[in-house]
Formats: sequence, structure tokens, C-alpha cells
Amino acid sequence: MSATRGRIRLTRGDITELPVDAIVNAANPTLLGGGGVDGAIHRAAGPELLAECRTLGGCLPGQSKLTRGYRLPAAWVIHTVGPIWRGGDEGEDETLASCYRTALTLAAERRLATMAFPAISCGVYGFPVPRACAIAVREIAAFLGGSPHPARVDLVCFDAEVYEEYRKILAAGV
Ligand code: AR6
Repeated sequence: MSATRGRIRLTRGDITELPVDAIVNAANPTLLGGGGVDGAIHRAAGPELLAECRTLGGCLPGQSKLTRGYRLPAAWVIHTVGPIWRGGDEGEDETLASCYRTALTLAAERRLATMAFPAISCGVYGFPVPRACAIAVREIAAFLGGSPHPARVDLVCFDAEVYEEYRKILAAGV
């Protein structure tokens, strides 16, 4: 049996409401907040999150940094910085893949059981949704194949297009 089977789950709705060990934030290099899911996470976590983020010195695209979750149901937030889509010839695929790998690595290092990802770069950053979803599932499946942690990963779909893409990919089999 595949080590990843049943460990990737599709979820609709607001990532800030999920009672998982860690939620991933689609942040920007300042780590000081923004719109989209980043804004929602900072609002729900409270000002303590911004205070901790100020101590981190920002984050490069493709890298991830961990903070506490403060007022969120999730104990931890893993902030990752996706690529801005510039047509696909500027390493965007590899940078996005690195976001998933580095976020999963932080979760595994802490032996977290459950984590949830938004569709990184699929909003303001303009990454084509089908391409981003394929990269996300490929990277998560590869990571889980080599690690017992996290035991479960939720793919959180805030919009219908993202949900439909993930549904198709997962139906085709990981
Ligand atoms: N829960 C889950 N997913 C959400 C939520 C939510 N509450 N809100 C939005 N999404 P985006 P990016 C989805 O724009 O493209 C910020 O200003 C959204 O529908 O949040 O990586 C940062 O500071 C989309 O599918 O992130 C950066 O400057 C996905 O999350 C920039 O945006 C990502 O959309 C990052 O852009």
C-alpha cells in the first residue's frame, strides 16, 4: 500500500478555522502581513503573530519559517513565500516546489501530526492554478512517501477552481 494513501485530504473553506497542528501561510518576503490568506491569518492570530514575525528578518521565496499560532486553533504557523508568476521561465515551478518541501520539512522536524496548506501563489501572485496544484500534490506525495510526519496534510480550497483542480488530480491517484 502506498505510504501516502489517505494522508492527503481535500478541505473547503477558511484555513484559519482548522484545528490542525500547523497551518501554512502564503506570505510575502517581509513576513509582516498582507492581503488574502496572509491577512486572514494575521487577523485571526492577533497582534502577537506580527510581533513574532518582526523578529524573523523576513523570508526568501521558496523558504519557510515557523511561528506560534497564538489565537488560532492551530498551534503553529509555517510562513512560506511563494513565487510571483512571471510567465514561467524564471524558476517559478522550482520556487513553488521548494515552498512545499521547506514547509513540510519544518513540520516533520517538529514531528507534527497534522498540517494544512492554502494554494500558495494561486491568488495575488498569479500562478496558474492547474500547474500550481500539480506541483503541490507531487511535492507533498513525494515528501510523505519518505516521512511518517506529518501523518496528514489538508489541502485547503478557498475557491472553486482550486477545489476542482485538486479533486481531479487526487481522483487520478497519487
Ligand atoms: N483560507 C484558505 N485559503 C485562502 C484564504 C483563507 N482564509 N483566503 C484566501 N485563500 P493569496 P498568494 C486562498 O493571494 O497568491 C498576500 O498579500 C486564495 O483563494 O492569499 O501566495 C501576501 O502578503 C488563493 O487560492 O496568496 C503576499 O503579498 C490562495 O489562498 C501575497 O498575497 C492564495 O492566495 C501572496 O500571494
